[in-house]
Amino acid sequence: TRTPVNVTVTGAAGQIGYALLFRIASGQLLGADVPVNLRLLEIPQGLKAAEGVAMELDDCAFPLLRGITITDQAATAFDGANVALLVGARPRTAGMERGDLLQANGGIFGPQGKAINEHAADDIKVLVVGNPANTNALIAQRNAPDVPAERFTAMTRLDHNRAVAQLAKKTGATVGDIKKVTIWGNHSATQYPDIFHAEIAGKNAAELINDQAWLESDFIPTVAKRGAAIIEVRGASSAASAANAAIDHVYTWVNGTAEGDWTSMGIVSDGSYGVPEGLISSFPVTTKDGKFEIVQGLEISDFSRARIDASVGELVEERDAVAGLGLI
Ligand code: NAX
Repeated sequence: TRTPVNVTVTGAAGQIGYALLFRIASGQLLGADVPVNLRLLEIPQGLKAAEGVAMELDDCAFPLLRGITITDQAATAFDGANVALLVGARPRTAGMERGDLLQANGGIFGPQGKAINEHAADDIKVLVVGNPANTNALIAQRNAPDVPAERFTAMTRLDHNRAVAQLAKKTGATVGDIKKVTIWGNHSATQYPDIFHAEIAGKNAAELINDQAWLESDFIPTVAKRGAAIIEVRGASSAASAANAAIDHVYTWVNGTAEGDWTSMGIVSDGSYGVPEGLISSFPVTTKDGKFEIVQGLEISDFSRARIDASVGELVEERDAVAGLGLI
């Protein structure tokens, strides 16, 4: 029998946590044969609600769930952690400037990065979901100097999945027929969902659709602003789809991308495609045996270049801002 994998989830009492924990405990994060211990990190005000979630987890009698720890101490939550899903973050509230937002999140992701550095298992894999996800991941990564930088990732899989769904809608294809979509840059409205290398049932997506107006004024803004559209219609931000994307991200990282396909992940740049080294930016990646590689050699048109540069420029500004605040 396998030793349980320790999975830490921060913001466990929030709405993404509620949609996420049951799927982790049922085996969808790591595989149907992998037992898990859950470590739930919350702020003190969130502990009671986290206890309630833990009661419901008990009531599911998940065969793979071997233990639940609930704590407001990062050192306890990350002790021996193999996988960490950093979901809890400080949301932007009315009147808050970007500097305030970054400062508040630095106060969360700096200490969590340090706790991961000191207490996590050697094979720790980190996914940052809490916004601003890329820069929060950068803060955590820079505060964990003993952990290989590639273990810190930010979630753009929800954007990736949204792009796949929009392509399926537009063409009538099934989502399973759609491959090689890329999200470049920041998980924000500047992100660039790229269909120029995507395939629909083996045919190039951009050539098949052949509709530049749709691409520019429909597809790209629909994907990039989907989060706001969900809030408007649902009255609350994306939760189940975000949890689903977090499951997909880690499952793909651990278990590999399918032959002939790739995924999108926010990862530390090695300078590929002109993205400054060290930034956490979304790239097309393939994964195998728990490691990922950036897909190399893609031709980038002027249209794509301008959009990638704009989103990466925003990441540079965010990095400079957190550096200016002494957070990295
Ligand atoms: P909620 O406000 O429902 O839950 C957040 C939870 O985090 C709360 O229970 C809060 O007590 C807890 N928390 C706050 N600070 C904490 C800390 N220092 N340590 C531990 N827990 C802490 O938000 P929810 O809807 O669950 O969203 C969570 C985060 O995901 C937000 O930052 C949100 O912006 C972000 N998202 C990111 C997405 C992505 O694609 N990367 C998409 C969905 C979502 O918008």
